[in-house]
Parts: sequence; C-alpha cells; structure tokens
Amino acid sequence: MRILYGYFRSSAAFRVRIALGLKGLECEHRPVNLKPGVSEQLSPDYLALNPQGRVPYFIDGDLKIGQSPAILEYLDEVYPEVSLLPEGATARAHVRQLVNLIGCDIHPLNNLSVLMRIKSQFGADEAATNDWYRHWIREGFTALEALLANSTNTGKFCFGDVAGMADVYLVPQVWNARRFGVSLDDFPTICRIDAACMELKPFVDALPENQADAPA
Ligand SMILES: N[C@@H](CCC(=O)N[C@@H](CS)C(=O)NCC(=O)O)C(=O)O
Repeated sequence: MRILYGYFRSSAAFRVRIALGLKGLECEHRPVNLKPGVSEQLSPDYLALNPQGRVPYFIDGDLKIGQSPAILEYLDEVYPEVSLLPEGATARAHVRQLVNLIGCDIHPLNNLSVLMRIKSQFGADEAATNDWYRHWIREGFTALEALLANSTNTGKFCFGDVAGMADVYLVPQVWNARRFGVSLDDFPTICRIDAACMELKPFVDALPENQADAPA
C-alpha cells in the first residue's frame, strides 16, 4: 500500500506525483493543507508522522520517508522498469546537475516557511515577497536555460528524448514561475521542454489543478 501525503500546489509533492505516474505506480493521495492559517503540516498528528512538518511524505509498506529527492531515488531503485535516470555515471552527473540547480538553489529559497520568515523577520510586504520569489526563479532559470541550450545532451526533454528526473523537477518549477508571473520569454528551451512534458499524461495528471484538494 503506497500513500503520498502532499498538497496540490507543493512542487516537491508534484515531483513525486509525476514520478509515480511515469512509473505507472498506484498510490493513495492524502492531502495536507499548507494554506497559512490552516497549516495542517504543523498539526500534532502530522508532526508525529513527519517531524519536519513538510510535504511530501511517502509510505510504501514498511518505508516511511520525507524529502522528495529521497523518495524519487527510492522509487527509481525499487521500481527500475521505467528509469528516471540515464545509464552511466557521466550522464547521471549531468542530470543531477540540473536537478540540484532546481531542487537546491531555486526551490528552498521560495518555500512557504521562508516566505513567511522574510515577512515576519524583515517586514517584507506581499510585493517584496513576490519580487524575492521571482528573483530566485529568474536567476536559476537563466543558468538552467544556458545549460540546456548549450548541451548536446538536451533532446526533446532535459536529457535526451525520454522524460526523466530533470523533467520531474523542471515542470513544477515552471508551473510556479507562471503562477508568480515570471516572464518566460528569455527561457525558450525551458518552455519547449515543459511543453513536450505536457504532451505526456503523467505530467498532466500530476498538475496541481488536477488534484482532489485543488479548489474547484
Ligand atoms: N527538500 C524538501 C522540501 C519540502 C518542502 O519544502 N515542502 C514544502 C511544500 S513544496 C512544504 O511542505 N512547506 C511547508 C512549510 O514551509 O511550512 C523536498 O524536496 O521534499
């Protein structure tokens, strides 16, 4: 029995939903409402499950873990029939470079608790907070666009012509960029790959607006 605790708009949970879909794995989805003021991730029941108070959190039999990179690597190791990583250390290193650019250098700076902290500690208003958010996406995407546009590894997708781990990270970040009104005009390769992913059902099924906990 697989269970994914997530939130429709959580990009880290979005990654796991895409991976489950690409691998064709059934999973029960349990929403955790992160909306400020509701904050179910900080409820005693959820903290007892995941002391970090974040989503995603994943259960597969005896395995209970948080952190999307750990979940994604677990899925790839235990269900390798559809692999998210290419063969070979060199190819994998290239994919991990893209993955970590998004997962380590863009996403954490724009996490909900970080946005709330810059408001509470530094008095950032909504406009300044949104500007902060857009800044880190633009900075990360500028580097990502150059890496993708100049690499012979780039194909229809981030690495070759099969959707994989880097695309799993890319699509949720592009979704966030659009949500916050970041102009994507300077990122044609990123947009082209995002559009290619959107032709695949696992990416569409995983979209925030297609989740049961998304507002109608
Ligand atoms: N590195 C973690 C990040 C998880 C994370 O920050 N999740 C966000 C949603 S995308 C969250 O639960 N935020 C709740 C909060 O900040 O209180 C991962 O990749 O799973």
